[in-house]
Amino acid sequence: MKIFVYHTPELTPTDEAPECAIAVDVLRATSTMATVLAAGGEAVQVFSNLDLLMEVSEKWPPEKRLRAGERGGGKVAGFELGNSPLDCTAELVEGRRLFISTTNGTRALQRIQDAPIVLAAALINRAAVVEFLLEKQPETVWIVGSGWEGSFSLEDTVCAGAIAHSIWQQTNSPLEELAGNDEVTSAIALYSQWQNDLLGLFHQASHGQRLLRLQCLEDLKYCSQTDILDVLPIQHEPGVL
Ligand code: 3SL
Repeated sequence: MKIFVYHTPELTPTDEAPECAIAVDVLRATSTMATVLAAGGEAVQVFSNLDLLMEVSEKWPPEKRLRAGERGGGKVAGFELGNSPLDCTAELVEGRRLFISTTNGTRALQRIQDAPIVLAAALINRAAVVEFLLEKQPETVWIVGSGWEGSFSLEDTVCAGAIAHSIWQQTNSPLEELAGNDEVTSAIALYSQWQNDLLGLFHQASHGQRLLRLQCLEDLKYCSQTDILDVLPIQHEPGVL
Protein backbone atom coordinates (compact mmCIF):
# COMPACT_ATOMS: atom_id res chain seq x y z
CA MET A 1 0.00 0.00 0.00
CA LYS A 2 1.25 3.48 -0.91
CA ILE A 3 -0.34 6.42 0.90
CA PHE A 4 -0.47 9.97 -0.42
CA VAL A 5 -1.67 12.92 1.64
CA TYR A 6 -3.06 16.02 -0.06
CA HIS A 7 -3.79 19.02 2.13
CA THR A 8 -6.64 20.28 -0.04
CA PRO A 9 -8.80 18.87 -2.86
CA GLU A 10 -7.17 21.40 -5.24
CA LEU A 11 -3.76 19.75 -4.71
CA THR A 12 -4.82 16.30 -5.93
CA PRO A 13 -3.41 15.31 -9.35
CA THR A 14 -5.95 15.62 -12.14
CA ASP A 15 -4.34 13.03 -14.43
CA GLU A 16 -4.21 10.12 -11.92
CA ALA A 17 -6.70 8.28 -9.72
CA PRO A 18 -6.04 6.15 -6.66
CA GLU A 19 -7.67 2.82 -5.90
CA CYS A 20 -9.02 4.31 -2.67
CA ALA A 21 -9.63 7.98 -1.86
CA ILE A 22 -10.50 9.27 1.59
CA ALA A 23 -12.00 12.68 2.30
CA VAL A 24 -11.21 14.23 5.67
CA ASP A 25 -12.98 17.19 7.22
CA VAL A 26 -12.53 16.72 10.94
CA LEU A 27 -14.11 20.12 11.70
CA ARG A 28 -16.76 19.14 10.99
CA ALA A 29 -18.31 17.57 7.88
CA THR A 30 -16.82 14.07 7.97
CA SER A 31 -17.25 13.92 11.75
CA THR A 32 -20.93 14.74 11.20
CA MET A 33 -21.27 12.11 8.45
CA ALA A 34 -19.70 9.39 10.59
CA THR A 35 -21.96 10.36 13.48
CA VAL A 36 -25.12 10.23 11.36
CA LEU A 37 -24.30 6.79 9.94
CA ALA A 38 -23.30 5.44 13.35
CA ALA A 39 -26.61 6.70 14.75
CA GLY A 40 -28.63 4.76 12.16
CA GLY A 41 -29.00 7.31 9.36
CA GLU A 42 -30.13 5.64 6.12
CA ALA A 43 -27.39 7.38 4.09
CA VAL A 44 -25.58 10.66 3.64
CA GLN A 45 -25.86 12.42 0.29
CA VAL A 46 -23.46 15.28 -0.38
CA PHE A 47 -23.89 18.41 -2.49
CA SER A 48 -21.68 21.40 -3.13
CA ASN A 49 -24.68 23.33 -4.41
CA LEU A 50 -27.52 24.29 -2.06
CA ASP A 51 -30.14 24.67 -4.80
CA LEU A 52 -29.41 21.22 -6.18
CA LEU A 53 -29.63 19.78 -2.66
CA MET A 54 -33.10 21.32 -2.30
CA GLU A 55 -34.22 20.03 -5.69
CA VAL A 56 -33.06 16.44 -5.11
CA SER A 57 -34.21 16.20 -1.48
CA GLU A 58 -37.63 17.58 -2.42
CA LYS A 59 -38.33 14.25 -4.15
CA TRP A 60 -37.64 12.37 -0.91
CA PRO A 61 -40.46 11.74 1.62
CA PRO A 62 -40.23 14.52 4.23
CA GLU A 63 -40.25 12.09 7.17
CA LYS A 64 -37.30 10.21 5.62
CA ARG A 65 -35.02 13.19 5.01
CA LEU A 66 -32.99 15.77 6.89
CA ARG A 67 -31.36 18.76 5.28
CA ALA A 68 -28.10 20.12 6.64
CA GLY A 69 -26.55 23.29 5.26
CA GLU A 70 -23.45 25.11 6.49
CA ARG A 71 -21.68 28.18 5.15
CA GLY A 72 -18.94 30.01 7.04
CA GLY A 73 -19.55 27.76 10.05
CA GLY A 74 -23.19 28.81 10.44
CA LYS A 75 -26.46 27.08 9.61
CA VAL A 76 -28.01 28.01 6.27
CA ALA A 77 -31.47 29.59 6.67
CA GLY A 78 -34.30 27.17 5.89
CA PHE A 79 -32.28 24.03 6.69
CA GLU A 80 -33.15 21.80 9.64
CA LEU A 81 -29.52 21.35 10.62
CA GLY A 82 -26.21 23.14 10.31
CA ASN A 83 -23.11 20.99 10.58
CA SER A 84 -22.86 20.13 14.26
CA PRO A 85 -22.38 16.39 14.85
CA LEU A 86 -23.87 16.88 18.29
CA ASP A 87 -27.26 17.65 16.75
CA CYS A 88 -27.29 14.27 14.99
CA THR A 89 -28.86 12.14 17.70
CA ALA A 90 -30.18 8.65 16.95
CA GLU A 91 -33.65 9.94 17.79
CA LEU A 92 -33.42 12.49 14.98
CA VAL A 93 -31.47 10.68 12.27
CA GLU A 94 -32.47 7.02 12.52
CA GLY A 95 -33.83 5.75 9.18
CA ARG A 96 -33.46 9.15 7.51
CA ARG A 97 -31.18 10.32 4.73
CA LEU A 98 -29.01 13.34 5.46
CA PHE A 99 -28.78 15.71 2.49
CA ILE A 100 -25.77 17.88 3.30
CA SER A 101 -23.84 20.77 1.83
CA THR A 102 -20.90 22.37 3.66
CA THR A 103 -18.24 24.91 2.72
CA ASN A 104 -15.33 22.54 2.16
CA GLY A 105 -16.01 18.92 3.22
CA THR A 106 -18.68 18.11 0.67
CA ARG A 107 -16.50 19.67 -2.07
CA ALA A 108 -13.62 17.35 -1.09
CA LEU A 109 -15.88 14.32 -1.35
CA GLN A 110 -17.11 15.39 -4.76
CA ARG A 111 -13.54 15.90 -5.98
CA ILE A 112 -12.68 12.24 -5.25
CA GLN A 113 -16.03 10.62 -6.04
CA ASP A 114 -14.79 8.85 -9.19
CA ALA A 115 -12.25 6.68 -7.35
CA PRO A 116 -13.22 2.98 -7.14
CA ILE A 117 -13.37 3.18 -3.34
CA VAL A 118 -14.35 6.42 -1.60
CA LEU A 119 -14.42 6.84 2.18
CA ALA A 120 -15.04 9.66 4.64
CA ALA A 121 -12.77 9.74 7.67
CA ALA A 122 -12.47 11.73 10.85
CA LEU A 123 -10.61 11.15 14.09
CA ILE A 124 -13.73 9.66 15.69
CA ASN A 125 -13.84 6.77 13.15
CA ARG A 126 -10.11 6.51 12.39
CA ALA A 127 -9.79 2.87 13.58
CA ALA A 128 -12.67 1.67 11.37
CA VAL A 129 -11.06 3.28 8.31
CA VAL A 130 -7.65 1.80 9.16
CA GLU A 131 -9.15 -1.64 9.71
CA PHE A 132 -10.81 -1.48 6.28
CA LEU A 133 -7.56 -0.41 4.59
CA LEU A 134 -5.55 -3.16 6.26
CA GLU A 135 -8.08 -5.76 5.17
CA LYS A 136 -8.63 -4.46 1.63
CA GLN A 137 -4.98 -3.52 0.95
CA PRO A 138 -5.60 -1.03 -1.86
CA GLU A 139 -2.45 -0.35 -3.85
CA THR A 140 -2.78 3.43 -3.70
CA VAL A 141 -4.61 5.51 -1.11
CA TRP A 142 -5.16 9.26 -1.23
CA ILE A 143 -6.06 10.99 2.01
CA VAL A 144 -7.48 14.36 1.01
CA GLY A 145 -7.93 17.13 3.55
CA SER A 146 -10.77 19.55 2.95
CA GLY A 147 -8.81 22.52 4.26
CA TRP A 148 -10.54 25.88 4.28
CA GLU A 149 -11.35 27.48 0.94
CA GLY A 150 -8.23 26.09 -0.71
CA SER A 151 -5.80 26.41 2.17
CA PHE A 152 -4.13 23.97 4.58
CA SER A 153 -5.80 22.94 7.83
CA LEU A 154 -4.10 21.52 10.89
CA GLU A 155 -7.08 19.36 11.91
CA ASP A 156 -7.37 17.52 8.59
CA THR A 157 -3.62 16.98 8.37
CA VAL A 158 -3.43 15.59 11.89
CA CYS A 159 -6.22 13.13 11.02
CA ALA A 160 -4.36 12.08 7.85
CA GLY A 161 -1.33 11.56 10.10
CA ALA A 162 -3.40 9.52 12.58
CA ILE A 163 -4.53 7.18 9.81
CA ALA A 164 -1.06 6.84 8.24
CA HIS A 165 0.59 6.42 11.67
CA SER A 166 -1.73 3.58 12.61
CA ILE A 167 -1.13 1.75 9.31
CA TRP A 168 2.62 2.28 9.63
CA GLN A 169 2.62 0.88 13.20
CA GLN A 170 0.40 -2.09 12.38
CA THR A 171 2.20 -3.13 9.19
CA ASN A 172 5.74 -2.46 10.37
CA SER A 173 6.40 -1.14 6.85
CA PRO A 174 9.44 1.09 6.39
CA LEU A 175 8.03 4.63 6.26
CA GLU A 176 9.75 5.36 2.96
CA GLU A 177 7.86 2.44 1.39
CA LEU A 178 4.47 3.45 2.80
CA ALA A 179 4.75 7.19 2.15
CA GLY A 180 3.94 8.19 -1.42
CA ASN A 181 4.76 11.85 -0.80
CA ASP A 182 6.48 14.03 1.81
CA GLU A 183 3.12 15.17 3.17
CA VAL A 184 2.61 11.70 4.69
CA THR A 185 5.76 11.95 6.80
CA SER A 186 4.93 15.47 7.89
CA ALA A 187 1.33 14.50 8.78
CA ILE A 188 2.64 11.61 10.90
CA ALA A 189 5.06 14.00 12.63
CA LEU A 190 2.18 16.39 13.40
CA TYR A 191 0.08 13.57 14.81
CA SER A 192 2.99 12.18 16.86
CA GLN A 193 3.53 15.61 18.41
CA TRP A 194 -0.14 16.29 19.27
CA GLN A 195 -1.77 12.87 19.68
CA ASN A 196 -2.25 13.36 23.42
CA ASP A 197 -3.69 16.86 23.07
CA LEU A 198 -5.75 16.99 19.89
CA LEU A 199 -8.15 19.48 21.46
CA GLY A 200 -5.14 21.70 22.19
CA LEU A 201 -4.17 21.48 18.52
CA PHE A 202 -7.71 22.45 17.50
CA HIS A 203 -7.33 25.59 19.61
CA GLN A 204 -4.26 26.47 17.49
CA ALA A 205 -6.08 25.81 14.22
CA SER A 206 -7.62 28.75 12.36
CA HIS A 207 -10.87 26.88 11.76
CA GLY A 208 -10.89 25.71 15.38
CA GLN A 209 -10.69 29.37 16.39
CA ARG A 210 -13.47 30.26 13.93
CA LEU A 211 -15.71 27.61 15.51
CA LEU A 212 -14.81 28.78 19.02
CA ARG A 213 -15.96 32.27 18.05
CA LEU A 214 -19.24 30.62 17.00
CA GLN A 215 -19.54 29.03 20.49
CA CYS A 216 -18.78 25.50 19.23
CA LEU A 217 -16.36 24.32 21.93
CA GLU A 218 -18.42 21.17 22.54
CA ASP A 219 -18.10 20.28 18.84
CA LEU A 220 -14.33 20.68 19.05
CA LYS A 221 -14.22 18.42 22.10
CA TYR A 222 -16.34 15.77 20.40
CA CYS A 223 -14.39 15.85 17.11
CA SER A 224 -11.03 15.64 18.91
CA GLN A 225 -11.79 12.16 20.24
CA THR A 226 -10.10 9.22 18.51
CA ASP A 227 -11.66 5.86 17.54
CA ILE A 228 -14.97 6.27 19.35
CA LEU A 229 -17.26 5.22 16.46
CA ASP A 230 -17.02 1.89 14.68
CA VAL A 231 -18.46 3.13 11.40
CA LEU A 232 -17.15 3.14 7.83
CA PRO A 233 -18.71 5.81 5.62
CA ILE A 234 -18.18 4.29 2.16
CA GLN A 235 -19.58 5.58 -1.13
CA HIS A 236 -22.31 3.36 -2.66
CA GLU A 237 -23.07 5.59 -5.63
CA PRO A 238 -21.53 8.94 -6.58
CA GLY A 239 -22.12 11.37 -3.73
CA VAL A 240 -23.95 8.88 -1.50
CA LEU A 241 -22.33 7.26 1.53
O1 3SL B 1 -16.06 23.42 5.62
C1 3SL B 1 -16.80 22.49 5.90
O2 3SL B 1 -17.12 21.62 5.12
C2 3SL B 1 -17.38 22.46 7.29
O3 3SL B 1 -17.09 21.26 7.89
C3 3SL B 1 -17.05 23.68 8.05
S1 3SL B 1 -17.81 23.82 9.60
O4 3SL B 1 -17.03 23.13 10.59
O5 3SL B 1 -19.16 23.32 9.57
O6 3SL B 1 -17.82 25.24 9.91
